[in-house]
Amino acid sequence: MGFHNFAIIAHVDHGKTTLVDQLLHQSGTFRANQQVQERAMDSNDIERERGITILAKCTSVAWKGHRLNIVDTPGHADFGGEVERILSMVDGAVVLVDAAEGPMPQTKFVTMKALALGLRPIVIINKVDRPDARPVEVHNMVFDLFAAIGASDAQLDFPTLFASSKQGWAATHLDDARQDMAPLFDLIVRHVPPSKGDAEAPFAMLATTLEYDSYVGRVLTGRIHSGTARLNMNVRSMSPDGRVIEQSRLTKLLAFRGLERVAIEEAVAGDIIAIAGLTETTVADTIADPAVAQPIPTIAIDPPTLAMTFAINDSPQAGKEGDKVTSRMIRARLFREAEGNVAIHVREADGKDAFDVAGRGELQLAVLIETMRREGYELSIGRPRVIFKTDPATGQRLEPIEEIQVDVDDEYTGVVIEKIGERRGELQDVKPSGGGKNRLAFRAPTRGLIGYHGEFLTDTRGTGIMSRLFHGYAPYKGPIEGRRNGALIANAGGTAVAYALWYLEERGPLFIEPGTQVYEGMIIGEHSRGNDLEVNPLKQKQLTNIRTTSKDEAIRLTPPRLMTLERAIAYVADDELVEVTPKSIRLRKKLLSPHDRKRAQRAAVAEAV
Ligand SMILES: Nc1nc2c(ncn2[C@@H]2O[C@H](COP(=O)(O)OP(=O)(O)OP(=O)(O)O)[C@@H](O)[C@H]2O)c(=O)[nH]1
Ligand SMILES: [Mg+2]
Repeated sequence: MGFHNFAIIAHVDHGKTTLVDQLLHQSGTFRANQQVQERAMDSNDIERERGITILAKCTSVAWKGHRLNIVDTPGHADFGGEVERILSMVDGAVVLVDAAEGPMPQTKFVTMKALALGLRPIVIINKVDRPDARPVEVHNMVFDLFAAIGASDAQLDFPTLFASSKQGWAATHLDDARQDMAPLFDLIVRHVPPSKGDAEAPFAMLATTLEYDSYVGRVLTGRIHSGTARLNMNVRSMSPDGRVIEQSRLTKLLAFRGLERVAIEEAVAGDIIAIAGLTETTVADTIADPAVAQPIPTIAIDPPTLAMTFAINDSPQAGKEGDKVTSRMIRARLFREAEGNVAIHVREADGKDAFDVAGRGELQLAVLIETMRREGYELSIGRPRVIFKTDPATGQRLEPIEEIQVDVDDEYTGVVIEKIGERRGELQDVKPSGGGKNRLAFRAPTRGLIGYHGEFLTDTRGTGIMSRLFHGYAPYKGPIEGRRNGALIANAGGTAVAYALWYLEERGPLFIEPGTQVYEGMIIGEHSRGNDLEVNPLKQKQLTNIRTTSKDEAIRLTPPRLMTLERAIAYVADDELVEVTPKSIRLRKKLLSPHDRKRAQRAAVAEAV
């Protein structure tokens, strides 16, 4: 029996995980009465809450005597580091494109990666059921995209299906009967070449993903490159440069079967399996029979472009809500993350008890922070900053540039062009995209876009869609003016009261509610002017009679602008921090005492002179 290994790739939300649901159901993988959640492959909590795939995952189904190994990949650009690596373990790719949205920046990115690896993708025009679907037009756009990014003749001759992964059908022609996924299953078997691998050669496999399992420890997933993996066999692992990492035994072999993993005794070249038994080996390492001397080549991953400093929480409220607070614990957790997640880099920062964590974008780093706070960590996080480089030839300073695509109603087009322009973005193209909308294309420095998304949503009344994609490094575009107002800073610690907040409301929008524990130096709101202002959120009404508290409660406050993690990260200035605990997100000044802040300011002014 052959293995047909393929990955499903697309822009975010185009329906990959929903398609996998259908492939699982329609291949008879589930028992008749089995309860299965929607988007079953999005199994971790944050994936389910956000409705996006964060980690690539494998599954496997049988179809007419063939085994199809399927890899569901994340579509969000921040998690693109996964996709490049995943594609090296498959022989086919299904490129999904939303029949209304058409090809989007991440469609282009993942398709380029697939084409570069020599894969011949299958194209699915998905969501044909959408009332605004324009499948024929989108099909032509996909063809143009393939041509524009240098597809070979064979790749350009891609087979296409029209589908609705939600309704559970795929069809060769738009007027074919819309029955089931059989046309897709059959096409995969015909079009995705069976995974080859020299069955006679000694066992070798490239580790492609890493997870930790509480029972078996490290679990490494990859495709068997050659030979046969047998339970309890001796193996040796090598890093990509050929250095031997460890000698060990395969204590567990796991095959993917639907949503489960089943223990197996052996697996042959071409199959995708998970193994346990190694303690040091990680992603991109080769695991092989000790007779194998050369590691399997692996692909280089694009470097991170954005970094944040993760430090211990040293606020007056530190250690009250989390149980993992020491720099030793934070250090161990971050280095463990970087090991399995190749798109994340970690190094000790200059300051004490702090680490620079670099990744692909704000969302990727926010997800890491969110995961850590759920595990009980407390952290303080600095403002995100881009990673600059120096041009080796000219000595010029380079910064990351992104391609931005915006779909927006006509009436908001002006404000978007203006705002991105202020951030030194250059408009490349404006096209009407139907229904009174325009599609705008920009190139803009990542630096200017940090924190812009919230403003974009406000400016477009929540109707705009923006997607961003790393384009490359280019010469520094010059200063971009920060345009945030000053902060309202608590001048003492204690419990905030409604009476005081009511007075502060006229200074600007508040971030806290009455009853919030505050400390000196904590940011409790935004000043309506440019400068920071120290305020007292604790001040009680003068007690002239006994029943003042009930009056106090009767004060009607404007609902505060409570900070989510992502909002907070996008909001903080260079001299501020986000305090993260399992229960709270607080904003604070780095220097809590007004005295220290004044001194730092004076020093900065002196230095500038
Ligand atoms: N109308 C319609 N909606 C669909 C279809 N397929 C998926 N959706 C919806 O589109 C949304 C995103 O679906 P997912 O399957 O999570 O998309 P994805 O490509 O896996 O998203 P990421 O993994 O985050 O990149 C969900 O709300 C789905 O219900 C379809 O064929 N038609
Ligand atoms: Mg998904």
